[in-house]
Amino acid sequence: MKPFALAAFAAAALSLTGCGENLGAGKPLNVVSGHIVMGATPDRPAVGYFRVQGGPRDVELVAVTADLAQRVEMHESVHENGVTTMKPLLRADVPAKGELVFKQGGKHLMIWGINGAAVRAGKLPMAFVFTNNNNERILFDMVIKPAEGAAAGGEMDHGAMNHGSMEGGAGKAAPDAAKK
Ligand SMILES: [Cu+2]
Repeated sequence: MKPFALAAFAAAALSLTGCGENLGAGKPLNVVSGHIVMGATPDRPAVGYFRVQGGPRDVELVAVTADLAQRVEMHESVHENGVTTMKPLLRADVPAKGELVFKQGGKHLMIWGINGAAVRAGKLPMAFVFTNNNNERILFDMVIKPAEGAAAGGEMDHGAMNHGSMEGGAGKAAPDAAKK
């Protein structure tokens, strides 16, 4: 009797985890977390980081937009010859059942001119546009955090290094140039 009972218990546990998270059908494509760190001064762009959970199929993230910001660009930090620069990123892969992470030191959003009301509210609604289903848009409220001078030297470095080089020469590939 005992081995049978154990087996039944194990089967029940398996089916529970299977149902609870709906793993059988696969997780849907979704934006699961994200936040924005304001620039150290108002004229500096804010930086955005987020995590996208891949769905059943490979897709690409092709844009992130915000009605309450003047401009949003996807960038990637690139280390070449000991120098870190930023390059505009036109699309980013979201592998099936994998994830896409925008994080400090890697892919990131640069956000200019966030509406003051959004800053006061502490969140910026953003739309993430993917290549599936005729450009599925997933809406996500990004939490806005103040610039952290002491705790996050990286953020300040980021703000200082980046857009000198971008605005200087690499601007031709900026995805939002046509929308201005
Ligand atoms: Cu950047």
